[in-house]
Amino acid sequence: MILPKGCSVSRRALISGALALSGTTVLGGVGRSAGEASRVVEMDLVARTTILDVAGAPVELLTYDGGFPGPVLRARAGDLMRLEFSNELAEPTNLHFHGLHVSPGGHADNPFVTVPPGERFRYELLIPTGYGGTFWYHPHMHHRLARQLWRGLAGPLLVERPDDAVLAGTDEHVVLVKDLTAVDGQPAPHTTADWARGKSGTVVLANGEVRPVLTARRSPVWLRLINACNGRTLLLAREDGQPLTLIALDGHLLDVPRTVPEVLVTPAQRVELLISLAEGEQVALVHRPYSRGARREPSRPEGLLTVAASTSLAATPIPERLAALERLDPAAVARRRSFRMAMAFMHADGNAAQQQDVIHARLGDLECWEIINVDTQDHVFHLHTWPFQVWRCDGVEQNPPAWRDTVNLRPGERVELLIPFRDVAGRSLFHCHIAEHGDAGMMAIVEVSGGAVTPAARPSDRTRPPGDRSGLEPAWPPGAIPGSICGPGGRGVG
Ligand SMILES: [Cu+2]
Repeated sequence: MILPKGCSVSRRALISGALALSGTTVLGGVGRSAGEASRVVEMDLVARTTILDVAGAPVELLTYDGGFPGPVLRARAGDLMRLEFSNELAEPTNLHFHGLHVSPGGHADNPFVTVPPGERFRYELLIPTGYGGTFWYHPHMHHRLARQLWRGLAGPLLVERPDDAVLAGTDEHVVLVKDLTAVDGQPAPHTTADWARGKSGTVVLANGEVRPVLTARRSPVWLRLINACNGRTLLLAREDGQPLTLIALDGHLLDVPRTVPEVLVTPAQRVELLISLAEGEQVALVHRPYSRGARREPSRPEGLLTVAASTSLAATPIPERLAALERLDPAAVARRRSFRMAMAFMHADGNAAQQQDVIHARLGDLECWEIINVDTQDHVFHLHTWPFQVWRCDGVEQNPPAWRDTVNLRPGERVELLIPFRDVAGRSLFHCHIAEHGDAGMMAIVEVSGGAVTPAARPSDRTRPPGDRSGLEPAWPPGAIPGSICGPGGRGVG
């Protein structure tokens, strides 16, 4: 994280609550005291304009607490996060806690809140027990999201998962990736083409730096990587061509570590990797050329960061198992809907999400949403509040299942998502997370109400024996509901 010279971080992070133990009050992070059932974690966050050195030149950015990226906010499953947010920008803004499964209403993860310039807002996020992961926070003011995110507003949010115990002994590094082009000391203004294609920067920064070296004293390195770019998709790989060990997607641990040659990380997605190191060894990560239809970038593999082992290294093996993974049952789907994603050109000051039809879902229901990209460029589907599993992609069942909150669709691609609306009600958003597309109208509202809370499956119910395909072809209720998250007009295309 880059901080301006002479700047002190004013953020306050306090823990209180009936069960809080002495000695857990800390500055700049959250203490970990075993055995606490629930805590209140208090923190401050200030949005303000700050001039920072980026890639060797001063740039006037929008920052949280003066940093680029913003500070790492930490909490734990079951915590009440109380965040006092101050807007010292010259324009209205707000906060969204991307991927967090908490209420979208009131003072929680409410994207309809406006915090005017000079005003404060207290966010209160009650994090479910047994739930955590790698998330991030950024503004979500409609028609301002793309420009505020582009100009710097983003930071990591980590919620300690109960299953994180399997990663004890690893060397944790949090990396937020953001690209930028600066012109005359300012982030380059959006062009007409940017609104159609999604804006990319010429410099790709990891924690605000060009190709930083992260020093590790333990092996493996646990890399928690967040793509906070507006439009750039990262195709991550090791420079030496060795495979990656993938352990989590969008903050959710996989069942076991997966070995993959490369991994695609769209805007807003997160991946977590384990990188084993020998003493003194260095491993460089690159992002490879990837065409998302609108752009192909980079033109050749480019370095992103290097992890470097110190000369004395404590090593632990990579765990064989990570987490018990619930498999959602397609036979239990109560309602199926279909959406198409497309982007005809439109300026950001066009259609408002609030003018589109609201999708109504019932609390307690498992729904299947079919999303089809009918465009000639990638779109990035994101649903707030309710994590989902990608059941099928172009009709092919995805194995093993993985929880996601953001999924990429190539041109012509069709995914079927299983979404359990089982325990959080309220009104929230789904949209394309190419930020310019969301602002331009690829955004809609879903409201979950009525019904009743239904519990998650017990861990013993969570795995289907290999080869068991029973119940995988559900009898859909008649009349699939058409919907749309399309651009101009934004409706009736489903
Ligand atoms: Cu899009």
